[in-house]
Order: sequence, then structure tokens, then C-alpha cells
Amino acid sequence: MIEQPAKQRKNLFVNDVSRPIYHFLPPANWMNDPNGLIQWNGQYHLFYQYNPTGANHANMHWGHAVSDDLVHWQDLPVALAPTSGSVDEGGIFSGCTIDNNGTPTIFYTGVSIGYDTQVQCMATSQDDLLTWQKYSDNPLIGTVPTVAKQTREFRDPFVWKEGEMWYMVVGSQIADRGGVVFLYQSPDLINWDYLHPLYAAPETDPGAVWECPNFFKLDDKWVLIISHNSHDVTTRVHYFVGTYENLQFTPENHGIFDHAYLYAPLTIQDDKGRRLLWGWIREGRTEEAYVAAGWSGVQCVPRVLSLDENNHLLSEPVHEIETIRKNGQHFSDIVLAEKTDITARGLNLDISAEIECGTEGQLTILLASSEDGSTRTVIQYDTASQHLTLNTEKSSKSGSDHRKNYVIEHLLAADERLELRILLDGSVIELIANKRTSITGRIYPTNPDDNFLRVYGNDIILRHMSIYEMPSIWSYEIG
Ligand code: DQQ
Repeated sequence: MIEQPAKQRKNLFVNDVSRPIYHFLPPANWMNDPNGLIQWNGQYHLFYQYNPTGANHANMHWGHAVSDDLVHWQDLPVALAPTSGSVDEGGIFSGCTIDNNGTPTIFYTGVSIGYDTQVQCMATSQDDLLTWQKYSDNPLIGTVPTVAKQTREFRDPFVWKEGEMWYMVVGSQIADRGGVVFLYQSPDLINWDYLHPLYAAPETDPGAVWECPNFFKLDDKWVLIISHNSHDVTTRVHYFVGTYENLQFTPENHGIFDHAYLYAPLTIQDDKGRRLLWGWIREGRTEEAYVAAGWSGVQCVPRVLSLDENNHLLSEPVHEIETIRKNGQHFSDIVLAEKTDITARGLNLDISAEIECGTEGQLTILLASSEDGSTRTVIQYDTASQHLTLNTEKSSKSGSDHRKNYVIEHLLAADERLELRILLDGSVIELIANKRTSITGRIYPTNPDDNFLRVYGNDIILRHMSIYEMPSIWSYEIG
């Protein structure tokens, strides 16, 4: 058990209102994918892609943090670093941790300098996950299956056990086809046999790579989550829900897990039986801007996954985050009009709302707005077109490339209310509608006074709305 000290971080970013205060991010520098999630002695361990020397994607290590409650985190020493002259000298890329009969065991991708060779490696810990020893005979898997017709894109092992056998999926690319997930099997975690593609891009999609696969049982279905890297604006997290029999996966439904900045998620099942997901919230500003800021990358608030009767993958923030809510304002049964009915202030908020929409209903929520509304982030729902919008085109006066307008179809059944959950945290907005449409956006507020929230609409009844202030999850060293 790792004790949590009362004071843990130096506050290096006191006046940076863009930096989230209740989402996890390292004390400074670059972070991307969540890695190696595991619950050990009841505590949640989060590893993550980390550059200890700067806020750019380079020099990949595994950073490490631990939490008793999924809300507050203690920083721990870097868990894995590249070893020069070895198969991971170019970086320790993403992977997972499993419990091998009492031995914590990491599977990760070791890359060469320049990333042209990507191989699957192992490391174990003898001191409850604090320090790690790399397997002396790495790599475990050193070549891409020939069906890939390429030798470079091969990473992010995800391992699980069924009966007496271990299985691994690895993200890759078939050169003339698109993304693929390869399936392996092992009796002992050391010797791995390649079986076949678990699933490949259903339509030709050359150039795309499927990264960070997750494959797990949820209720009586199997879910495959992949991060579809198309090297352009269509880079998104996709999911497939289906059946898995005789080592064959047959998808029955496909969806987009998040329509904007959430990427490379990793899941685990915790001791409460919940399937939890963390995902990297990418930056929406230029490399120059985030390097200058000194930090880059945020984890989403962990989400609990479930399925509905239509095989949609649903997600909602873990209820633990509600324990830090403060100063709640509650509104019920309000018929909204064009003039603002509700005003609140704050750049770190947790908002939930349940809304009845008339046939011509239009709901507008302004966030991070200046008093005159010239700076604003806009969330809208339009009943006639059944579209949900997150518009960040006027979100701040900072020079950045986050200025986007996401207009995403969100169908409601005839008697279904619109349910919104909005986690605003400085530059992060997690917007989730009816648990099934997720748009994670970035805004970069520069003026702490541009923090008005306004709600208005027409042909809309706000059945319920709660707005909470959210405090920092960190205790900072004094001085
Ligand atoms: N990020 C890691 C890779 C993974 C990619 C490298 C996804 O292992 O494929 O930092 O963001």
C-alpha cells in the first residue's frame, strides 16, 4: 500500500487558467496515452506516456501515479525509461499491466530511434509497482505478421486471460487495406503464437493505423475499442460491439466513442466489477503554444462503460468525482426563453441537466463567456435536426488551432429527454449526451473573468439542472 503524503506538488502554473485543476495531468511536461492501468492492493495505478524533459512528444517514458479514490493522485517515480542499445532505446510506447499470479507484469512496445522497429516487451515488479525490471530476453514478439505487408506499425499490447490461456491484441496496419488488430495466444506470457487478425478495417482505408486496442467482455457482448489514426482530422476512437466465439470476433454495431479530442483510451475492470476507461485529451493548440506553456495532455475523468439494448457503448464519469463538488445551484421545471434565465460563473464546473425538448426546441448553453458574450463556447441542441453542437470558434482570444464547430447527430427517442453532462475544467470540456454521444473539446481561456455560464432557449423545458463548482484535486507544497 502506498501512503499518500499531504503535500505533493509544486504549483508551477499558478496563473494559467487553461490548466485543468480536477483532471489528472503530470506536474509538468508532456503526457499522452494512459498506460498499464491496474488496481493493486485496492489502489488505482495510472501509468502514462510521458516525456520527463519537455512538453513535446519525444523521449517516451512511462510516468506513474496512484489513487485511493479515482479523484486525488499521488505522483510516483517514472516507471519505465528507454535503455540505450536495447530494443526500446527509442522509447517505451503504450501497453498494459496484468496480475500474473501475484507478480505485476507490464507489456509495452519498445521502439527504435526513429520508430522504424516496434516490438512487444515485458517488465515485472517485485516491490508493488514502484520499480520495474525489464525481461532479459526482450522482445517477446519481434516481427509484424507477414499479412501486415509492412514492418513498422505494430504496437500497444493489451493482454487478458481466459481459462488457462493468455491472449494479446496488438494494433497495426495492413499496408493496402488500413487498420488491423492482431490476436496472439500464450500459455506462459513468454511464448506467444500469432493466431489471426481479430478484426481489420471493414472498408479499404489505406494509411490508417489502429492503435491502442482494448478487447473485453461487457455484459454478454464483447467490445473492441481502437484508436483510428488517419493522420488527419478523422483521427478518432471507434468501438465495435459483437460476439466472440472460437477466437472469432463478429461485430454487430460500430460507433464513434468520442467525436473530438479524446484519444488512445485504455480500460480496466475494477474490484467493483466496473469497466473503467481513461483517455488522453489531446491539445488543441500548436506545438509552439504548448511547449511555451510547459505542459501538454490531460486524462479524462475516468468513465464507467455500459451497453444499451442497441449495442451502443455508453460512458459516464465515475460517481467518485461528485464527492468534490461544491456550492451547487439547482434549477427545476423552468420554461426557457430567449432571454437568459440562468447565469452562473466559473471555469471549473460540473454541470448536469435533463431537458424536455419541444418539436422546434433549441437549447443554448454558453460557457467561459465574457460578460458581453463576444468570447464564448457554445453548446447547442436542436430538436428539429437532432444535432448536438460544441462550438469553440470564439472560445478565447488566444492564438490557437482549437477553433472548431462540432455538429454531431444525436437522435432522441420520442419520449426521451436530453441528458447532458458537462465537465468544464479550464481548457477542457467533456460533453456527454445521454451517455452515448461524447464530444471532448479544448478551449484556451486567457481571462479568468470570462467565466459566465448562461442558459437559454425556446420550446424547451429544463426539468432539472445542477451546476457545481469544482476545486483543485492537488495539495501544493508551500513556497
Ligand atoms: N501513442 C503511443 C503509441 C500509440 C500512440 C506513443 C497513440 O504507443 O500507438 O506515444 O497515441
